[in-house]
Amino acid sequence: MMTSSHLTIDSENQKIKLAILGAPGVGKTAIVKQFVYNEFTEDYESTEKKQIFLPSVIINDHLYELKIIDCPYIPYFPVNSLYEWTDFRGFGLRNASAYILVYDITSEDSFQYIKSLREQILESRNMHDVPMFIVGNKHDLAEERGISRREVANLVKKQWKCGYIECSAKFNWHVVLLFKELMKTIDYIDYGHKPTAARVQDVLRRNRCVIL
Ligand SMILES: Nc1nc2c(ncn2[C@@H]2O[C@H](COP(=O)(O)OP(=O)(O)OP(=O)(O)O)[C@@H](O)[C@H]2O)c(=O)[nH]1
Ligand SMILES: [Mg+2]
Repeated sequence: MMTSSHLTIDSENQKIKLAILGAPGVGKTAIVKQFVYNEFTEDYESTEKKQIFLPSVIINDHLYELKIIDCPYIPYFPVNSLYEWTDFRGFGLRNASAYILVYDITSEDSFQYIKSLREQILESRNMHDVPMFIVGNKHDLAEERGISRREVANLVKKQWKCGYIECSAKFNWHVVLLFKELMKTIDYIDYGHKPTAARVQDVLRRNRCVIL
């Protein structure tokens, strides 16, 4: 997978809206900035307004234009459009194509936060074909871990049926992997059960096929 701004592989580029959510200070902005710009700062500057990042990624020869929404802290997920309009911070989150819920592995509270956020998301929209990834950030501080990795991974993978990845935005460890895994899931949803243009071409060449 690589990032690019000018490559076109498939004629219909897919636009994917990714919402990244989590308690304050868990490293949401750090993860996105590391992914998009390869930058990291130790200084903590809380995100006050929603930030949009627009990288493009290629996975399995498919080009995706991402719109990553780095959201300021929201006390609750906007469960309907009224909430969405009354608290603008959460605007546009209900129709995201995928969710990344980040917690800080040294803070149990930050895990409790994404636990309730997840429930609110499930209550407020149809999540069919909408992947949700759980991310434990600050892996470099694993000695200060707040809850056991096995416990979290079990809950997340077996019960929630979500992807689980630990990363360190500080050391750019597993940050690309996180987006790669997520995009693989999205790509599978988009193309896994449907033939791609290339595969269709292939079939047409091999079998003298009549297009009606
Ligand atoms: N040690 C360590 N520190 C990190 C890591 N990721 C982020 N930080 C630090 O944690 C602090 C918060 O990071 P942010 O990316 O601003 O957190 P955020 O989730 O965007 O916070 P809000 O915008 O307030 O919701 C900053 O001081 C970062 O330098 C990491 O992987 N390891
Ligand atoms: Mg932020």
